[in-house]
Amino acid sequence: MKIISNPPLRRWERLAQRPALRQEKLMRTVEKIFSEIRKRGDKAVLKYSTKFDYPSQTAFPIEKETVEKASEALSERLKQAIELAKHNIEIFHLSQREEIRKVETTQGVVCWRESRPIERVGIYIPGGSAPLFSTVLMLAIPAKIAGCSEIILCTPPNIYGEIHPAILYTANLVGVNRIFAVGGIQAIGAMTFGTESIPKVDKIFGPGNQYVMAAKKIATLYGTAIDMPAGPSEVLVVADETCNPSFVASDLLSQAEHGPDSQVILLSNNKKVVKDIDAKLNEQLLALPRKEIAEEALKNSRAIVFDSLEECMYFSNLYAPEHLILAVENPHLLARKVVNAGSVFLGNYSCESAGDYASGTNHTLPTSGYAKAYSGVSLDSFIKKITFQQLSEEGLLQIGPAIEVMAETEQLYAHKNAVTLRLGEIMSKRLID
Ligand code: HSO
Ligand code: ZN
Repeated sequence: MKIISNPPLRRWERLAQRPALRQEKLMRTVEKIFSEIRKRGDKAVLKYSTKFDYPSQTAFPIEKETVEKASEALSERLKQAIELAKHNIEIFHLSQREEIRKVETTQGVVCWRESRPIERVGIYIPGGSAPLFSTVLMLAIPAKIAGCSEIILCTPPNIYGEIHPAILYTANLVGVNRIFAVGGIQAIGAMTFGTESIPKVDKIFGPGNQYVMAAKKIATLYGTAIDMPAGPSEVLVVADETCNPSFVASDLLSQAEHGPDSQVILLSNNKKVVKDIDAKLNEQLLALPRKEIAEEALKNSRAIVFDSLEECMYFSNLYAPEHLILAVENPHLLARKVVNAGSVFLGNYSCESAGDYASGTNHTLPTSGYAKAYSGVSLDSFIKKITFQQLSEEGLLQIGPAIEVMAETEQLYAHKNAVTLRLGEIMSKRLID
């Protein structure tokens, strides 16, 4: 890893930048495929799916029997692990439900919010070398708790038309309604417009390559919401002399193995610690099956030595990492200084893998600095919070005159009238009584 010592403040902004992505060409490709899907539905989706994924494909829906059979391909050990993760993710997301709180803002004026589920949601799960069935848990469990009535899942088939059994098994276990063997831009396009066999959804969730990401962005232009704008996965570790260098090295590599464009950052107030971690990292790297991918990612990565842990936190907030690991003596003290981060892991035993799979928190998190303004996926991502209000006669008498003068100033006389007419009716009723 490249090691940088005490960079001057003017360099910090540059050091906190992610590698730039060129988007224009991607966007044009997406627009072209989207317009075909809009006009020709399944036929267009099939054209791209047979071209990029499964050459003999004729249909997208995965039969119920195929889904049920997937269970046979998985070990008991894996099924029990999925059960444990499911349990913890359910407990954490159930705790995010909110009580309805009615507030009387002025006497006779009562306001409150109620949650209603987003009706139709689409989950995208990438195919390729790492079948991310854990992401099925992270997205379908909160969707179920929220009460979404239709949860569909799209994932690309391999060249034989197959989908990894762990994805099918998990989707079935957590109550996904329908699974479609379709991936890439064509999957996002199908869920945006709806086709003869794939339903249109209200919101699309899930990770993907840069084509999928670009397609999700374009989907929003056609009125389909997305979980968040996302880029390659990343981790930032702040480590002091109390860290375990092997542990930290494994955390950095666990993010680096995701993809060649992943980024990992190590910050410390101690140069020897950084050197020890780097040595462990090079050692562990050799034994990884995804060594080449991790090596590529490490080229985008760096270790920076600062004078103090305060400076490390200042830089971390500037970078706004998706995952932040605080491998320091007093992680709670440092945690108070966190302003921008997707998810924070405190102390030597809180590895990112815990949050990736089984502790209960969601692993769909804001990347590329979006943690400055976005939260990760939670129960809230699957609901709308609708405001309600009820005014009594007394309530309108109280705030009506204020509304009248405000509406008059904005020159919106129908608004004013809506109040004046009611106030008139209330007053005349009271005179008669
Ligand atoms: N670190 C990824 C999630 C993941 N890791 C899935 C393993 N499987 C993004 O938070
Ligand atoms: Zn991960």
